[in-house]
Amino acid sequence: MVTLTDRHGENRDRSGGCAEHPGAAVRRRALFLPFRSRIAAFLCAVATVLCASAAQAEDGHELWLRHGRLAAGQADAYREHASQLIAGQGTPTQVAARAELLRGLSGLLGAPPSVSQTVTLDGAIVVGTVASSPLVARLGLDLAGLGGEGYLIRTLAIDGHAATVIAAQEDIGVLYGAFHFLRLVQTGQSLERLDVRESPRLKLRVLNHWDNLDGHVERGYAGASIWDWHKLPDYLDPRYTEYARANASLGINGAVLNNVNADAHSLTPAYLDKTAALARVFRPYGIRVFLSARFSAPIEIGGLTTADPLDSAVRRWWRSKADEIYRIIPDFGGFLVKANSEGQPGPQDYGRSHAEGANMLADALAPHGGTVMWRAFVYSHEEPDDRAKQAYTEFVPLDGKFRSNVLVQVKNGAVDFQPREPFHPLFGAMPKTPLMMEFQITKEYLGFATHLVYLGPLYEETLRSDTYARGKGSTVAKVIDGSLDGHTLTGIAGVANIGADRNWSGSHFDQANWYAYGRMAWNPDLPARAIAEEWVRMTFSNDRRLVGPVVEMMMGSRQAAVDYMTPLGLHHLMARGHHYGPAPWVEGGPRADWTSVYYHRAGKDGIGFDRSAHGSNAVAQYFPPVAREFGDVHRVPEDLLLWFHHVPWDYKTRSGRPLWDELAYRYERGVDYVGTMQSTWDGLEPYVDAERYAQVAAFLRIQEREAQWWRDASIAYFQTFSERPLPPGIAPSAHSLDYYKSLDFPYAPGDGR
Ligand code: GCV
Repeated sequence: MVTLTDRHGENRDRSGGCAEHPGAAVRRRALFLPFRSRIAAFLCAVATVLCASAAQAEDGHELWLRHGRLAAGQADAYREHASQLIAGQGTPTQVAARAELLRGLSGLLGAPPSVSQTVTLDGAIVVGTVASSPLVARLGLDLAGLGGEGYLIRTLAIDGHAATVIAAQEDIGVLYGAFHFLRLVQTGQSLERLDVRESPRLKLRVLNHWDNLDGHVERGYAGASIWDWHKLPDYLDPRYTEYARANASLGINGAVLNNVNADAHSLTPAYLDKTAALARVFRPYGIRVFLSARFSAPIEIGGLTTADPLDSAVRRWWRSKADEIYRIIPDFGGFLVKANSEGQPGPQDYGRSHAEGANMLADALAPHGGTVMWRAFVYSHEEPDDRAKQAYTEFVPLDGKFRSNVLVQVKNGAVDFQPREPFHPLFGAMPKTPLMMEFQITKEYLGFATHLVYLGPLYEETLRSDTYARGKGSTVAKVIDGSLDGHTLTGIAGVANIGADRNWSGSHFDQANWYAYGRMAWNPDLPARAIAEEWVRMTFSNDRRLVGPVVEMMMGSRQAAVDYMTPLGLHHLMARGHHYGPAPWVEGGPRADWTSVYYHRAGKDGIGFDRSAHGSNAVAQYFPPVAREFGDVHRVPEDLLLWFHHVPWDYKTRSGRPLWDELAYRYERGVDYVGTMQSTWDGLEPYVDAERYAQVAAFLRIQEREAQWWRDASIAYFQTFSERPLPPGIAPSAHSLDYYKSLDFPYAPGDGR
């Protein structure tokens, strides 16, 4: 058992003498205990989780909350600012904040600060809200404008001693501030003259888990679901608390627990009890639970014959379901809905609109303060038009028709989480409706868990895209943070890459994508590079011999994946179903827009999907300055060339090379980049622990092989259309096209079921 030394110099058991394991017994007992005892039980649970994680090997389980011991000189310097901790323990969230500071500082500095009620030493840390801490109250801090989740961290003098205060209006702000303070230490920042004021720019910052009730995670590459529905609600895996800590450290404040391809059973009383148990674990960390709601649930579990949103029995059913949920989960967040998309039921089954469907659920949730997140990822069964146009076509006419507690959740691009897509034309096009962003953190189309692809630049590229909706500067970030059109209900969702693997995300570097999502959800203007650096420092070390090269490697990794998979605006060329590996030859089957040939349109005359005014005219869905740029083959960013234009194989690209040569060159460049990442990583062996070093090295070898496969298969295929030789210096594919076509991977992970 790890021990702490308290201010009296006594060694004490970190768990405060509670039973070995928090588990079911503590939880069950906690339900019947008075408030103070419940807090004690919660403290036991937190402490036990912290003890357990402190003892782990370098298997990545601790994520960025690693808090490894700093070098002696550095630790001494920080100790001057962390000698004493004055923090309340009146609520579970306060307990969590205090526990995090003790654990983090103890790990980083080699010993925890002493715990006190008053400031008696230089270097004290005073933590709390005005309501909970008389000490904070008498400092007269200006906390107005921080909002419920904001915080300030300031250096000041208290009772003649130099101190740092971490203060907020609400407990959750204090917890976020505590994590921020630890991040400063972990990343080697100065603690002199601190004057930090932070508030989240977006209200709902949620993870969408595509986790099925049977434990399979759709598009998950990190093992099974972390939710053990079978053992819930009686057994609370300590992982649930670790999950909550990790998310709270980023400011993520919501979790949709089940797949958007939803199972109505998640709304039955038995499953709601399980959800309520998770909600209790997450609550101290500011995380509200949401559920994906199956639109046809009134039929499947309610015994009704219809799910028509205008039917009074259906409406009553949802109202009473909402009442039932809020009785056991008073802070339930609301519903996420995928309707009339990819076979899911929805209001259109009854001739009703998306707005009518969303509003019915919104009306059921409204009395309780819940929100509906209604997805705009829809495309018609009839395939009448370019799939990239369909969400816009269906949703723009509904602008202004949604209730005030509905957010329309829009994927970053109009097709489907491709390695590169232009921003979705809906952003900026529905000014009367709050739109929330949906990013994919799990790498369905970006090499699953084994490819090192840092998604920060993808998120940044989208958020900074200018929609021109209200003239220059109308960025996607301003659409979703509500500032462009004056919305106060705002949000962002990330499709989680979390599973039961020890390292949570299936690979060490995929943790960076969870991290980057969370940091940008808090502040969409944070630069991807700065986030990468922060993550590397927290996850690996502050050694500059490691930090610089790893950040460089990460920053170019997304472009590399685009290059070796889908260069120049190509898209959706992955194998059918599981999406593992190249298959630009996919054609036929149930729908044209589930094939690769639909998207690349390669022929003897050239390649690319003509979405200009001569083609599907998808460009017209963008505001005029953007439409003009994307619609003009000479002005479109070359990275999107084949997304918007069909061009001949000898089309002269900006490099001066003909298109075919440029395509081949980009495939090659992508593969070369992976080789460069391998050399970089090889040189970092002295600065990384053996366990993580070895896994990353092995995964880079897989990535190198698969990048080559992508390049070779794609070149072999497209050459049958271009009928041109490869440019000088570009080697031919290793195998014949038939060989690549013959490869079959029936059990590739993550496929939907
Ligand atoms: C949850 C893509 C994925 C599906 C996913 C769907 C969606 O089509 O391949 O697995 O389903 O997007 O976002 O709803």
